[in-house]
Amino acid sequence: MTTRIALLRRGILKKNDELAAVLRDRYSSAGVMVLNLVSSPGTGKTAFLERTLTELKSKGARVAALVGDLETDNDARRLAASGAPVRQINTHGICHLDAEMIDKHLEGWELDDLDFLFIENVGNLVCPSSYDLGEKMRVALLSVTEGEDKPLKYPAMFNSADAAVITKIDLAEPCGFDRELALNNIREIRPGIRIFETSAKTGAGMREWLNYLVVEAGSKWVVEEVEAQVPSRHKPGAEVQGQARTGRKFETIKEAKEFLIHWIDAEARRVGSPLTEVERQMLFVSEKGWTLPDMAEVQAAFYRYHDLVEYEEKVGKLIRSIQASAQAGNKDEAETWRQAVQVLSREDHYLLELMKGSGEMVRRRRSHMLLWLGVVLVAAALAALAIVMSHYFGGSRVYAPPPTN
Ligand SMILES: Nc1nc2c(ncn2[C@@H]2O[C@H](COP(=O)(O)OP(=O)(O)O)[C@@H](O)[C@H]2O)c(=O)[nH]1
Ligand SMILES: [Mg+2]
Repeated sequence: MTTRIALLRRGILKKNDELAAVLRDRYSSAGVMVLNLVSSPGTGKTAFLERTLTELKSKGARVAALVGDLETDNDARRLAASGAPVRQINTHGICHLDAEMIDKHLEGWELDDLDFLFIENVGNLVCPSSYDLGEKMRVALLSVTEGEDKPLKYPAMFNSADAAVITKIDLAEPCGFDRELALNNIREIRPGIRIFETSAKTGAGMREWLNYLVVEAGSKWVVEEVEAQVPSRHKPGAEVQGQARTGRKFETIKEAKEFLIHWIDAEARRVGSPLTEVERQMLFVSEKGWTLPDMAEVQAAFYRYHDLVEYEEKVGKLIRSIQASAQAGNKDEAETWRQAVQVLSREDHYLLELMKGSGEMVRRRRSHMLLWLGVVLVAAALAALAIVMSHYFGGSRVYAPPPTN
């Protein structure tokens, strides 16, 4: 690339980023979750979206889609069958969508009236990765028919994604798809990324994907929907994601830990501040005890995007809230919680630290910080005093030349 072309390209990208930032603000103030789907042609973006739009719509979500294509409007017609508003963007030879195209095609749409806006990008594994569309989430798709090495060959596409979807898993066996290799390759490029394995044909993996969207969106509609699926704590025989909260016996530490985390996760949704997937997985941290297999990746992803103090405060608050209402309400629930904690206490777990006085740790860390701040201030004051004293009382030290005869 000549210098001139490189400069022109940088200018175009800068202009795009500025408009994308404006769009991001618009999406955020309208409360619409925007997703940008990227992949090579034929991966199954349209098929995956058709199913996503239809299922979200059937739950009452307000969804819409913009779909990019070089020339045809075939995809828009397919997506419109879901009943959602859809607009086609023809790029006429350009290999990606950009923020200006999105801005132009949003004209006349009330973003306030939407919960989700999906953007199907032009099928290409290179160009779309450089163009921010102001989306909240970029989703990179890879089909089992494309070869497991694609993430390694097109790292920018997977590295810039927030989630990855493996499509057409109904074809995995006949294609000799090496699942472990594909997962490892994706994670090598983007450690800690959430990966979904789906089939638009059979519907496999779609529930997990939709639940993830629901939690990530965190909109009012979403919270109500999730709450409807999670029965109230005080109903007799209440369950959290299939786990009864009373009369449980915990045979293993894993069982107790999963139970407690399910409860905290459900409480987060109940109070309208759902945990992201990485926040939920962080609750599994343990140095020596039972934990998730890819904990190192989870922690790396967590530290990239989260603030530990804020996270511990959030979880501490949830634990306090659970303990307070279990104490005040159903005694059997309080007892089940206590037993799970007791079983977990056989090993060292981060979750136990979070529970110790729930929030005490955060306060302790704060007071350590204040102590250090105090030490630094006192040291600085003493240093300043020493300089002043030496200036007024010490005089300047003169290194006289050795006497000469
Ligand atoms: N067997 C199978 N075929 C699929 C699946 N998803 C998409 N396809 C097929 O793959 C081809 C490309 O799909 P399409 O959605 O147009 O891909 P796009 O170019 O990424 O939008 C079409 O023939 C689809 O019917 C799937 O989950 N299973
Ligand atoms: Mg398509």
